[in-house]
Amino acid sequence: MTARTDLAAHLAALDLPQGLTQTLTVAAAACVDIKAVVAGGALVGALGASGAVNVQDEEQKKLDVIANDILTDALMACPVVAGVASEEMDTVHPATNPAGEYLVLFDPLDGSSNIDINAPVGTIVSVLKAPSAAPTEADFLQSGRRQVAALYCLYGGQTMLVLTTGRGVAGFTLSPDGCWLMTHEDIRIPADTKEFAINMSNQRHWAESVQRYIDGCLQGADGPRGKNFNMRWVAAMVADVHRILMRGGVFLYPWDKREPNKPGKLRLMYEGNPMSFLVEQAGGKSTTDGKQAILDVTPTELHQRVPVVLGSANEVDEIAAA
Ligand code: FBP
Repeated sequence: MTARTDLAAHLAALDLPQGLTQTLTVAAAACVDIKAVVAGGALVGALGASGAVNVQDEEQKKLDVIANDILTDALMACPVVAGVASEEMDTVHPATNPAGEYLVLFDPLDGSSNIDINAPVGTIVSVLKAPSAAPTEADFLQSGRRQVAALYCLYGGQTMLVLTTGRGVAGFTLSPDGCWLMTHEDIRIPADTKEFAINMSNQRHWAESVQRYIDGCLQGADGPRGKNFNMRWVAAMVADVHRILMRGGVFLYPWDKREPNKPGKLRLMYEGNPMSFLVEQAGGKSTTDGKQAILDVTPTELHQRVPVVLGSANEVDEIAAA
């Protein structure tokens, strides 16, 4: 069997700044620790509610809190990290590392509603340069284009880490002895697709253009698109985006009429931006509405929400034109 490149060798070959390599190595190791808790489930007391709510008034699961603690502790102890922010923490946490150079934002456990049913969940991480070693919240509010790295970890049938540092997208599978081995060297999203992902139960609340687009897909070969579509919805963005990176498709979590002043459900800084960086680097498009790139959205607050329409480039264009 040919030897596979591991994550350390891949990062070394990219010739990244040493601090960025260190930050990504620490984040990847924290994902291995989170995977152990996910895999232990009820045996390690990881299922169920924590009894608390987060800053967005969502019920926190025990695993949300455990995963958040694992990532926070690991990154804050990393000398080149200047601060962290997370879906599960009200405000940013500046580190007291005099050599801090990077800011790390994360959704420690994406797809919380899947935890207790043993369905896929993930971790999403975004890395920015820190303007100073003593960052304020304003320092974290950089547009997605300024990310220097993004990754997600999918805790599924296999545990996979998918990474970009702005030079394509590579995927690594966790080996039984705990090494990240490259299994997907240059991930590309096909431009065309016959698969969409959306929470159909919200259909009546969508904007007219989204209704039109999905209606066209549902009419299949008999409708305006002239081809049959398939639908998938894992209810964990990491798993839905991973499928798109593996075989194409589109994912929509659009604005809807229920709370017209709320831009969407997903969060810009630690969901929309890192996933958009990965999708664009794999040749796909990631937008708020089929047109406006998420990476160009100017952030105004840490837990800002954003509508998301991403995936196969030609299909995202179809959504824009609907
Ligand atoms: P959490 O980060 O709270 O888990 O929420 C995000 C998310 O789970 C996405 O991963 C997923 O795409 C979406 O919510 C599922 O939403 P819905 O409950 O409407 O299916």
